[in-house]
Amino acid sequence: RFEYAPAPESRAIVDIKSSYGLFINGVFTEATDGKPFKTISPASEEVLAEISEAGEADVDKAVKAARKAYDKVWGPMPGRDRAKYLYRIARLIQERSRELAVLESLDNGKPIRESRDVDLPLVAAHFFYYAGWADKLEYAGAGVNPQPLGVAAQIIPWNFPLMMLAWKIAPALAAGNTVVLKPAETTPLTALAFAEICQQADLPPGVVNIITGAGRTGQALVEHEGVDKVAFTGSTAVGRAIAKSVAGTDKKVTLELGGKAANIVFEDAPIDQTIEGIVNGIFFNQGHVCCAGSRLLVQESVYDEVLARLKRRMSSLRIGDPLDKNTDIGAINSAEQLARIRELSQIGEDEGSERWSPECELPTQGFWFPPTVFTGVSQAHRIAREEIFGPVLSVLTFRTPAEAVEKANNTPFGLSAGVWTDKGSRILWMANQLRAGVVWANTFNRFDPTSPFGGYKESGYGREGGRHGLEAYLAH
Ligand code: TXE
Repeated sequence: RFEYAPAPESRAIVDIKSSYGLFINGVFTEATDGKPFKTISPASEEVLAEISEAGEADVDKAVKAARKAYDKVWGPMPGRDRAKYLYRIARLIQERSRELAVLESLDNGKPIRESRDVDLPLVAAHFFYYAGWADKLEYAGAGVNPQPLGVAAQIIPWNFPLMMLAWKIAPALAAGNTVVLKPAETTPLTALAFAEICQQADLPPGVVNIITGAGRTGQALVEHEGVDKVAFTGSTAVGRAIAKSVAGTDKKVTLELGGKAANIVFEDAPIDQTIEGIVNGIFFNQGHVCCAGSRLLVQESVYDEVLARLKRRMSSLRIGDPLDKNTDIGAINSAEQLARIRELSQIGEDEGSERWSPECELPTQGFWFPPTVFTGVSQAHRIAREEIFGPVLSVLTFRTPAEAVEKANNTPFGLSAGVWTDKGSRILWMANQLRAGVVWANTFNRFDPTSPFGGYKESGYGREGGRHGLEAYLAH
């Protein structure tokens, strides 16, 4: 039986202040016109800290600080010197990674095993990778150097708070831009810890500004006329609103929005590896993953075997305390997200699909949802079309590779896809047919700072990661 008891030795290594100001021009300052709000642990509903809300005047202050730092310090600085700061930040992240992992799991609800072994190493790797680019964008004495864009407004979601921050800040700084970043309202703590790291690294004031708040703050930031570039990761609805609000201005935009990825299993797939891949594809990070393999397409001939083994594996997943290193599935990030998952799951049942979850007793405190699989799903069903963003898998079947491609591409999104097969030629053929920014073969949810990530269709535009990720912050 589950009882919420955070492992004391883990909790003890983080020092959470009772309240936080905004990080503007290198210092924490009080908000001038916003109303403070609370950030809670979604596993226990315990209040972790009081967070400042940045109003329009604060947004203005942050953008002006970023502009000044860009004009006077960061823009003119040689790339090799910018690189030194980025390497320093990367090393500080590594040094503080245990503490940052605990903070992330507390504020977000994700299992410590994931924040410790996946999020934090990737965050540091991202800064190391882009530090390496900073001095390689200039050609001494020859040709025209690519120029930074200026001040970047960056808005990130709550599913990978520190990783999304790294994806946004590292390439922007390497390319010579300065930034104002707004973390999501439910997960501000690691971004604020990152602000302390900027201080520790002696980063010049104003190069990174972190302002907290919800949609209103984000909107004021996007609309500020001192902003040259907007980078957003979040819902398709807000992404559309941002694209509209910057239309007709000179602001550059990149959007990374939702997904409904097909994870496609052929009859010749290596079965053990495939089951692990399906589980990782949809239950990693409670399914709060834009590229989650939320539509499982199984070849009819192996459907019964795959389903039976998948259910057996799901029965052994441990759901509970995010700070327990044996936990596989943590808490749902917020009451709102839990309501969304519940609503779409109910719609799945009402549409006639069969719902299954292993027997598990969920805690009464906090926000929880069991690992769930829907079978008998048709392509027209809402659970096959809409992003649920939770631990909920919809299963469909196919007979031929062509049918698999047709079903996989039958979605308004186009972020990622997975293919499981023993045939190399089929992988290459499928990768060319699938309208998805990332196609994984015999693996899923694998990330690397050197690889570009981004979508087609309603999943947005622009790429993050790799050389492509730098392009999004350069003018030519
Ligand atoms: O997203 P929002 P929410 C999807 C997922 C989820 C749904 C809703 O399906 O269930 O979106 O999540 C800021 N101008 N994804 O409501 O609102 C907000 O403060 C500027 C997929 O949390 O888009 C936060 O910092 N900014 C996704 C960020 O936008 C605004 C990850 C994202 O929040 C704003 C998250 C506005 N008008 C959700 N309104 C992915 N692609 O990974 C809000 N924000």
